[in-house]
Amino acid sequence: MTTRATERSFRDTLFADLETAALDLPGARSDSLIQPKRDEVRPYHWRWAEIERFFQPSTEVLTPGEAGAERRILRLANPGIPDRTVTLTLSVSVQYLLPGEVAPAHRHTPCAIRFFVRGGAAYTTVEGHKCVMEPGDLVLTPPLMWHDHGNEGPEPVVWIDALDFPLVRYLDAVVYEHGHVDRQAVDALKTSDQRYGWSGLRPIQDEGAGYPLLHYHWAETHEALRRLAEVEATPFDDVAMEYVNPATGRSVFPTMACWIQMLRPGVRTRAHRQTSSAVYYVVSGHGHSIVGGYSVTVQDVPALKALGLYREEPHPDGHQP
Ligand code: GTQ
Repeated sequence: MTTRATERSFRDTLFADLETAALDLPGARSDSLIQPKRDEVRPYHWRWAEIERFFQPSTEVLTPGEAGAERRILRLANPGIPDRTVTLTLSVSVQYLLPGEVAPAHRHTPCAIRFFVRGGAAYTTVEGHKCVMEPGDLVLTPPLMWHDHGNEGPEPVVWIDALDFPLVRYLDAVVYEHGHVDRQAVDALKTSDQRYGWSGLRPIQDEGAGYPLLHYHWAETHEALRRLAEVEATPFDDVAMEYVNPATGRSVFPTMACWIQMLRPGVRTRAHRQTSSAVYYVVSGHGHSIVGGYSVTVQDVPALKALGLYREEPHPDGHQP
């Protein structure tokens, strides 16, 4: 008894002393040496109707550009993540702007994509390039590029935002700067459309550099997918294409990839799993999962591949029960 009590108090004293010295001796506790993460990202389905009913009430409590509220966004908050993001690497929100409203200029190291859902005459200006967004368009906001948004039409506008900020925050690399103006000056000639227009051609000076293409239009995206569907499909994802940086041929960002995907009517894809996370937005169509529809995804695949952490495997039975 005496020995055990002495032992216990020796241990207690040792661990108290270690704590004071800001040291740990994990092998002496029952914890494993490499601990699993504490957050538990859950698979979760946010229904559009549930999101949509909060648009109007959100206008009652905040106005972008007033009282430090720079954006009016409804953020998908995964029930397993105390920091209220959709995964541990990605943040996805729905941004809502009333006619005449402006989301003032700012810039940050986390990068963002916008996938435009509905409304007319909304824009995102990225470093002076004004991108007028139509439903289905994808617009990039690369790291540290100034960006502001506005609604110049008569209807409210809605789009999806996806950012890599949970990952950037984890790496302790967040830099955030407010602009001096609400709206940036627009350089009418310097548009992404003017330089690219998605022809498959790249200005020769853009080789391997920067983020030259900022705006991917739905008309071309839809047409590319439709044409591919006539000739090819894949067993796990059916007809899917990745948005790429034409100067590098790589994913739109080093941390985030975007895909546009079509599941043809009646198709049942095979099951697989990856070490990466993804968020799907259903653009159109309906079904058990999605049958005969389009969806867009954002994924952290490029970050995992760059770090050598990407793994993928098929479900052993082909389909889930
Ligand atoms: O529109 O710039 O969903 O800065 C989160 C942070 C959107 C934006 C978000 C942002 C923005």
